[in-house]
Amino acid sequence: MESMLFPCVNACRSCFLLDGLWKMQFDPEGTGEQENWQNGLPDSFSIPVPASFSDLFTDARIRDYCGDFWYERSFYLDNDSSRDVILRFGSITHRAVIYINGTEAGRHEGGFTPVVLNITPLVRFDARNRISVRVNNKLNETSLPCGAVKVLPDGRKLAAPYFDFFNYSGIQRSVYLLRIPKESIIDYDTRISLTDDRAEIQYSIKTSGTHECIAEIFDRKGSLVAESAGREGTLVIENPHLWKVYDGYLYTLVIRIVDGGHDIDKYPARLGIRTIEVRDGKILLNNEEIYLKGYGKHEDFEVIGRTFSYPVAKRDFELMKWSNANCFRTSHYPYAEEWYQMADEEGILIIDEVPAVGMMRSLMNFADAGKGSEESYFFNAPTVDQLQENHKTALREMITRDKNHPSVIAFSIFNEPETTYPSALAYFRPLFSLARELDVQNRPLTGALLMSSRPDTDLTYELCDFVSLNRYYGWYVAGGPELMSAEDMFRREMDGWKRVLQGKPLIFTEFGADTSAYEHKLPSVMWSQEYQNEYYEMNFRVMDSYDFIKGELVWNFADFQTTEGVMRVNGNKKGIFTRNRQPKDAAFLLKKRWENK
Ligand code: CKU
Repeated sequence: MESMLFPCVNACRSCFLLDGLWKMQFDPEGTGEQENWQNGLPDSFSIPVPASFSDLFTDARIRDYCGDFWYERSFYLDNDSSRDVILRFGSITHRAVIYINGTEAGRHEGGFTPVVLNITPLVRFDARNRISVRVNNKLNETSLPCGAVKVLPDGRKLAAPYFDFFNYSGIQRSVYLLRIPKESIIDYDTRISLTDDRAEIQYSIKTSGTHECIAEIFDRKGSLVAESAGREGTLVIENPHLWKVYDGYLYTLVIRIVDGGHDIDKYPARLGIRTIEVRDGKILLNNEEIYLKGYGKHEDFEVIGRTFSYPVAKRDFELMKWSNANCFRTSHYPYAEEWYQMADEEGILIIDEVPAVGMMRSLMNFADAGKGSEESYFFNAPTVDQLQENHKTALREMITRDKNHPSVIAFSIFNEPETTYPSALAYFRPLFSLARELDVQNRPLTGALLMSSRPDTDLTYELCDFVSLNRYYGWYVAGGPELMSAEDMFRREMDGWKRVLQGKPLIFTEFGADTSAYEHKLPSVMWSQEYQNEYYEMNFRVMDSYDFIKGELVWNFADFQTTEGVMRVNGNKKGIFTRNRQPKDAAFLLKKRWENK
């Protein structure tokens, strides 16, 4: 794996954004390679990068296109051949083969983590170079997320997701060209321990060479507050300014490879001083108990689909703070890196989730799962090995990419797989072990459990440091006039969890009700804004009766796009905010509740 460090510019490193208009062409027959498209697209149109392509066009066949498609652009490279040339895509969804000047430079499976290639041997210096990318957005039962391809009678292919969000795809995050020294910093880890007035930061640095390393910490004013020589060591800060909710104080950790007085490489990393752990049934941030309040989100917005957009992300952080939220889950995939950088600055907590969603085969997966149906997914040996391999890769890439963000307080290893058969435990155990091995900070691990994964049926909750539940009492189960029985059923389940968990904390990673921003009704009916409020009031009544519940992330922050179907009205409407980020009535209810929670 090439270094995942985010690009930066200084005396040793430079980077150039390759965002802008690229060429694009669909390849429905998958014959592009035979026809030599890697040496130039024969009949392209122009397309913005980064972007999800689907909602830019007026033709439904383009929006729903499923298969291979190509991107191309050229770039000029100067004559400095002393440094390596790295090409870095924030992500390519869901898989890609990358060519430089017609030759394959690498390939990548998985649509939500960076694709980083050292292209030095393939480039021409002091000349123009061509990048060609063959992307594929099909889903199958070994891809993360899971799904299938449906073939229509006329031969056209459609994505059939086993999950409840639109299968946006393409080059959806920024593309950088990096110039880095031949001997360079590849990765680093930090592990923080706090005593009364002191922070000790154990660090380790991985480089591609053998020269000496130095680590220094600067405060926000730029004063040096700690330094240490060596690839491993301990940095000490007296009276540290801790990283806290809404107070995202960041130090700068400067890592250097040195040769005498000269820097071979230098990387400035942001460092938040905080600890996170689960102890005695509590989630502790800096040794103080914290109750998680906030949202499950999506990367989703009008026109741009899943493209990262600074303005939309900024608006989202403002709305989260306005509603007194302190946390969100990156349901159901790792988000663009800029989200985590912004959360570090804003002091917002993140539960970081791998794209393990749709691991069940029930009809209309998400809806049936919401009602509690189940069907084993993990018994089909030939494909399950490949699925687990892809799951491990996705986990390794997510943790490597995100482990140094103070905002990331937990990793979520799955969303609503089928977990009631022993095969599920056998499948997940090695994934939890791998995550524990990879995360030097030892963050809590969890996974979101579906309705059929109950205290008496679930076989995986013991792997989790805190248990996460997605529950829809009063929506998929006993909705509308049956809300009171939903409450009884909910309480019965919680009594069960109380018995089996024996003090292990539990949070809700989803609960919600579809609500039209235009419907009002007295007395309430399902889909009206009044009902969304009543639904939440009932759910909160139950949650407040159990002290092992340590957090509530509602579903969803905003309305979002899904595949078409009778269950969805131009998307999922469980948002607290509309898709264009204006409040529904429930937003005011949450704001008030979370002010004092
Ligand atoms: C949400 C069992 C429910 C699955 N959960 C997953 C999420 O992706 C869906 O959007 C339910 C829903 O609104 O149905």
